Amino acid sequence: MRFFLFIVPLAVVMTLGNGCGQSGCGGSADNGPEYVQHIEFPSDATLEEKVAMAAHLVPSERQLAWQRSELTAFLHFGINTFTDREWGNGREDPAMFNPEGLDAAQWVRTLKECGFTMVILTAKHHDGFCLWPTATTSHSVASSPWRGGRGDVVAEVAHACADAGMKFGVYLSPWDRNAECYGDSPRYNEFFVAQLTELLTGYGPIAEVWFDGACGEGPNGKQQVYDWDAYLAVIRRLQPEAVSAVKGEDVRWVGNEGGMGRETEWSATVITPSIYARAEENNRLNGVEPKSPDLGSRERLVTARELFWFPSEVDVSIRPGWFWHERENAEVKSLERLADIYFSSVGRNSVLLLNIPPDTDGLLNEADVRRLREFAAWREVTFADNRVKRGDCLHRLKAGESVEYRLKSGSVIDVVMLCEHIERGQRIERFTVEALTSEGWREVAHGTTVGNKRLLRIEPVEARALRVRIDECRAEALLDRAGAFLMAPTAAAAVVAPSYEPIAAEVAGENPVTLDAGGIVEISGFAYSPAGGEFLPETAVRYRVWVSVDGESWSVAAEGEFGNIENNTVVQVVEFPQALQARYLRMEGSTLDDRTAVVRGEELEIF
Ligand code: FUL
Repeated sequence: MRFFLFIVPLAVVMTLGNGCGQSGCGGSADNGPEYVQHIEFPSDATLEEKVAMAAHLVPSERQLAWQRSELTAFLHFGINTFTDREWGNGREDPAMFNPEGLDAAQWVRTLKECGFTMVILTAKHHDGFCLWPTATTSHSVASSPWRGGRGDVVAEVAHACADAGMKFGVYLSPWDRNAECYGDSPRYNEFFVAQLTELLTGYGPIAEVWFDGACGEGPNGKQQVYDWDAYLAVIRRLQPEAVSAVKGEDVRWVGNEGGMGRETEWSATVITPSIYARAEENNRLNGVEPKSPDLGSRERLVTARELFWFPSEVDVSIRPGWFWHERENAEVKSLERLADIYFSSVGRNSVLLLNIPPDTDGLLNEADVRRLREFAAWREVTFADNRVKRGDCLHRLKAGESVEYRLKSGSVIDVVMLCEHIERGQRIERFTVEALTSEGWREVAHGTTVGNKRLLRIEPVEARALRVRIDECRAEALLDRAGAFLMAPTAAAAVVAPSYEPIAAEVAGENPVTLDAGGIVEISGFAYSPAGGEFLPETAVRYRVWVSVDGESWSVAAEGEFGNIENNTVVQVVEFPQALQARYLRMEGSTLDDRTAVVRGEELEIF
């Protein structure tokens, strides 16, 4: 029992009741040493010892509250809303910001009605424009015509949340393309701490602080080095209940922006939060990075020196982009797609952070609101009638043991829900679900991790009972709740037509690729869709596009970057400032690491 020596000082020992207050439920959870949020394994620990300790890694209180919240709304709003871009360059004129009809109460009320419990606002995106009248820079709402320069979007959203009983969080981009001190690391770190301090002191309780990882060079040509320790210390001092997300230590980015949680999703992970100085070394040793498919299995524990409670958050936008663009009003994700995302995020032990960007009027757009309401109604109908009788009893199960749940009579189900008692850690490694049908028991699902919630879609089946078998687990599995449901229908996804009219063109040449419209036409812009929707090392992140009337003399029509294409490989639509008369269009691209990108004819369209 060597591991008793390594209990962290915060360790707590709890005794549990049976979780449902009814006699006959499975009994109490075991007592044992618990490690809050972090374990350091003894250097000579065997795999069995590590597994035993891993079973007792538990979330901190703030993490547990956050995991229980399940559904958070992201609000991307700022100068990009008005420039119609995804990433600004920091040189935007604040005069463009004027959301005359801004009504934060409409945002928050709608989101609350649609089942969200928290709202995270982009107080500052990479362009550096601040949505509050900060004392740190004039590049803010104070320099805009909105509310006569006396407005404060952060305050309006914070108040609307307080009125509605919703939690409030802030996204503050460390990457700042406007700040003159960016790249002068100590100065910028001070500037950033000052901004963070304003946000964490002036707006009431903050439940989540979201730092994205983008980093660039400042005007002095130097790469900014962020002082994560200092930023984290500010959060801990000023808002101890706030979780720090992504570039933080409480909440982990799931690894994509497409709404996909892992099939095997551990909250107890070997990945070291990247803000810690030792992260690179540890993560190399364990062969993991944020996108790795497995972050916590026994195989991963073999090399691990530490283990972190670091649960996943799935951030995804309801539209192709993060900011509102009129042309995307017809591309709001279908209900079917949102339902899929729900199953692959909330249903895979993650919190869903769904982005709904307010429009240039300062309102949640009708197109998004309609879909949000459909999504909420679909969840309500689907999960209203749990067919499992007494599904909220806590059951303790050893590997190989099963629990049987009776179903209400006449049950036809196609969704099974399992919840682990994560207050005591995440322990289930493999499970099987069987249904008792008129032909006897038959397997309907199996899986690996469960965590806070696991939702399994199965073929519809009429059944009298469900049997859940724990095939493999750490210590004892603590199954908290079980459910079985019949999914409400989702209309088939509408096929969304692009919001531009492509012009037929022949492809000539390779890298650079040329499109030939066959005659002189009016070209308003071009669209670039990375092949297979996948971001590859040769994908273009920056472009230069020329047009020509005769194929001999060329002029540059546009150049720029495809903001955020690395994480969000949606079609990139670039409109020229004015339509041009030309026959040919040629594009050259460069990659993330500044090499020549490979651009193929089928990836380009002109319109
Ligand atoms: C990314 C950013 O670059 C995007 O613009 C967006 O804010 C997303 C949530 O995080 O890394």
